[in-house]
Amino acid sequence: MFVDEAVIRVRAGKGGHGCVAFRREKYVPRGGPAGGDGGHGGHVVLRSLSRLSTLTHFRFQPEQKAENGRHGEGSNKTGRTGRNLVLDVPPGTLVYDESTGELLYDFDGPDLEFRAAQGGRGGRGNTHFKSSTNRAPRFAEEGTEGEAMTLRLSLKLLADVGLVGFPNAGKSTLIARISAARPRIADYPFTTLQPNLGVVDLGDFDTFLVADIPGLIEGAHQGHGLGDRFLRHIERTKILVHLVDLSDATGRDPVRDYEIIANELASFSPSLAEKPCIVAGTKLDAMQKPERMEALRRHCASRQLAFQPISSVTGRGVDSLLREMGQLVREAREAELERSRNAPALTSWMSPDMPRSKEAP
Ligand SMILES: Nc1nc2c(ncn2[C@@H]2O[C@H](COP(=O)(O)OP(=O)(O)OP(=O)(O)O)[C@@H](O)[C@H]2O)c(=O)[nH]1
Ligand SMILES: [Mg+2]
Repeated sequence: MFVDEAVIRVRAGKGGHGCVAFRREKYVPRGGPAGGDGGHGGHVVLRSLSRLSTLTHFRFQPEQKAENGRHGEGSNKTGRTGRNLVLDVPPGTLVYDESTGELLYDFDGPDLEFRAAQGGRGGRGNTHFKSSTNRAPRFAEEGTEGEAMTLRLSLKLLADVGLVGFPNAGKSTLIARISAARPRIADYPFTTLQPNLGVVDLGDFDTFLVADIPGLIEGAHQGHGLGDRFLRHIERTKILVHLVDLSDATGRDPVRDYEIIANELASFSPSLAEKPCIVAGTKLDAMQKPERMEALRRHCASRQLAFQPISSVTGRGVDSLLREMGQLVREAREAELERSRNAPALTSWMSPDMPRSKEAP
């Protein structure tokens, strides 16, 4: 089961209490205070791991608690610090404070950490309270409570390329062909009920991540079919590949199919409609009427969209499609880098024509 929303309660560990104790040794009368400090409570830490792609593992564990710090002991022994509780989330997870709705953290990559709840402080033992006027203090501090809060985790998968199209258009077959992903493939609509991720390796350390999402139909933005609930998982992709079935088996017109899905994307969010997009005509091997393909090719040309006919069964056209995908992903990455280089350089005290320190070389 694919879960992309989870509400969890996290509680950091309590700090251990400080200890009241006195040194007791032979030949050392009134040895003075010797109460150790309490250990600090463990934190609750969230961490993004690239091998995860769902929040399913939180479904049956809505309560998460880090270990308490141990109390201090005599002979100035400090209590052990509570172990941190580390919760793994998939990259793309957004963390909200459930009570205020505030966005606390965006895991916009793998191997990031966010401290969601701070452990309580250990109390100081009575050794700390010794003074010239009170050489035998009979008190120590208590440890403080760990932070507790309710978090809402919301996943928006992070992939470079999103595959969209009608159910049965051949999205899962394509991702299975170009990556190690092995999604279910079958000759009926809505085979895919949850997003699949696959890594495409173009060699020379040039890789990108592709997301295959459930098929869309007309009216998806009004909840038809599986609706648009999976579209958010391609909101953060750099480019889209729009698959249109060219075979005659659909009984539909490819140009109309393209327009219907393009409309659904635009109704969901303008940002989706503006993403660089490649139109892939699928099932080339099963196409009987080339006019259907030519009509779609002309339609794309008039909209300045790249068009690539493919067959995921014979492999025809797939390499060209991959090169095109790789090229657009690289361009999008470079544009992103350029934006991040330029964005922070201009601060309020600078005028726009002052030289900027972070100018691109
Ligand atoms: N002949 C031929 N059949 C294909 C090709 N690509 C996919 N198919 C077939 O089309 C059917 C649907 O393929 P899927 O990959 O499951 O389609 P999908 O777009 O993922 O469908 P949903 O998950 O329902 O949205 C399967 O029976 C595939 O074997 C192709 O290039 N040629
Ligand atoms: Mg599928």
